[in-house]
Amino acid sequence: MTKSALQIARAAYQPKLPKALKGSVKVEEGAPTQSVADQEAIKALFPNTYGMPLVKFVEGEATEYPAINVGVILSGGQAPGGHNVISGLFDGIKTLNKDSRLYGFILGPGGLVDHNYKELTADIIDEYRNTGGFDIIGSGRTKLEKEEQFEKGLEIIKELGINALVIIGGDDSNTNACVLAEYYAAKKCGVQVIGCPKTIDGDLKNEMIETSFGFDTACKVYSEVIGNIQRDCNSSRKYWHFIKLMGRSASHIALECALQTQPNICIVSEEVEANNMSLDDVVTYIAQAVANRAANGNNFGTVLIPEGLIEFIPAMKKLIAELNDLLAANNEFAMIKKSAQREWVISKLSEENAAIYASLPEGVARQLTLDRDPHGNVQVSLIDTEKLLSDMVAVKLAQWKEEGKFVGKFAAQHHFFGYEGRCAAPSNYDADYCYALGYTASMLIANGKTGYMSSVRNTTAPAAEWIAGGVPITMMMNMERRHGEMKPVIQKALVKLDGAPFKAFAAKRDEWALETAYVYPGPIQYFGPTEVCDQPTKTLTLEQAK
Ligand code: FBP
Repeated sequence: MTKSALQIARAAYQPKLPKALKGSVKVEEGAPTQSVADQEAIKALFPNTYGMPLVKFVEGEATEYPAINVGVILSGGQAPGGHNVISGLFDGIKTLNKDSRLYGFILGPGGLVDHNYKELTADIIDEYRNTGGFDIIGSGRTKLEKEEQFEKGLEIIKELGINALVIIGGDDSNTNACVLAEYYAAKKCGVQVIGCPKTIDGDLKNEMIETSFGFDTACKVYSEVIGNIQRDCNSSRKYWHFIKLMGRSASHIALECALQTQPNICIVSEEVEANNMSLDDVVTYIAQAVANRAANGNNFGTVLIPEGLIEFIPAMKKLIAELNDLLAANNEFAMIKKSAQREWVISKLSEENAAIYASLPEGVARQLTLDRDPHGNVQVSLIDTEKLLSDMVAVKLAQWKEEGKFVGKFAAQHHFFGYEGRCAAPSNYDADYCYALGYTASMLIANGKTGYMSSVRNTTAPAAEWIAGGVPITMMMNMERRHGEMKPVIQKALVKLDGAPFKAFAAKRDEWALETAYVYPGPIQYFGPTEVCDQPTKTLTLEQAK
């Protein structure tokens, strides 16, 4: 396989570890924990894995550990650094005992159920250290939730003598990891399950999980390209660029990119919801900024749009919730002729939602009824919000032109950044963070833990000072409606409007809207001065600032 010069040089990078993990470790246990909400319901569903203490690793005496066999699964969307979680896990279990073995299940949780696996040996691991992607074993979105799946998994687990599974995934996959941990604990199968916080979306975070891995690298890649677009539009001065950014429901990616690049406009879905804004309000807000810049002779600009925006416009949210229940209860929807689907939906919806649905452009209406992902989420990445908004802004500006309220020109370009950043070579931050998460997972296994998520904190400090440990997954759970039923799930972390990152943005956005205050971050640097190579995200820096 031909490798790029960067790949060859980067293979030699040795990720940093917290000081406590560098030698022998011992566990320090904290007080029992509680779920973030719905304590009684969660406790009843997880009698064996509820209430466990927080765990922290500190330097300890040399201990002998038996060899262990571990299975690893990559679940859901790709995120930079996944290979380093696996290499950290591999190095961890080999340090514990050189005869330990690691098995990778192929193409996500489905690999466990279908008994599709490969042993990950040192030569394979070495090929993937510090690289982006999940291609070492592939990823998938199969939802592990049924008893038959757990039992099928158990067959291969027993056959391979696996003591523990590590599931690297987002909030939904870690919820399933916890359900699996509970099932195996209840059955006393002797199989531990550990989760690792992955997702570029940045929405799997809380007091104990500072950030999900991949967010850092993905945001840096998008910010590089946004910066390039801003330089382009400041050079030709003739386009407004509507840039949609991945991130599912939460606007963390859009907000972080705004902090890095200082665009003219960044919409934050959580604010749209809090202010009960309608689609027309959002369009008017953008159109006004366009008109204001035009009045100064600036017929160009950038607008960042989080991909989940549509779901946060309160009226649209109600519509989507009713659509979710409607589609979940009517499997025959897929059989209806495409040309008749819109009318069918309108006939089944409540009057209020039917009116909104009927007012949407054909394409967007259809996108809202496309298949949900296996976790019941609308696939927001398939909705062309950037086009919807720019079309509506154009209509409004044309109207304002007639009324003499708009004096400029408006031409739009559209972009959607998501897949471009998910498999980038991990930044130093993600390379180190992921390696530490994987290594920590091995220590949780060695110490008999199950139903825990690997946690590495204090990551804005130098890596030696990072704090490694584990958080009971039940601690992060609450009950939410999914597929028309109440289910235990890890609470999604949305952008907090009283949080430091949003406040920093809100303090500057009016200035950025009118002036051309663009910042051009440039590409991620892997070699060079620390202030260029090792900066964490602005979000994390602001959140952790004491
Ligand atoms: P995860 O939550 O699984 O990490 O997915 C992240 C993500 O990139 C979202 O931002 C995006 O909406 C979705 O995956 C796209 O999914 P797919 O890869 O299936 O197209």
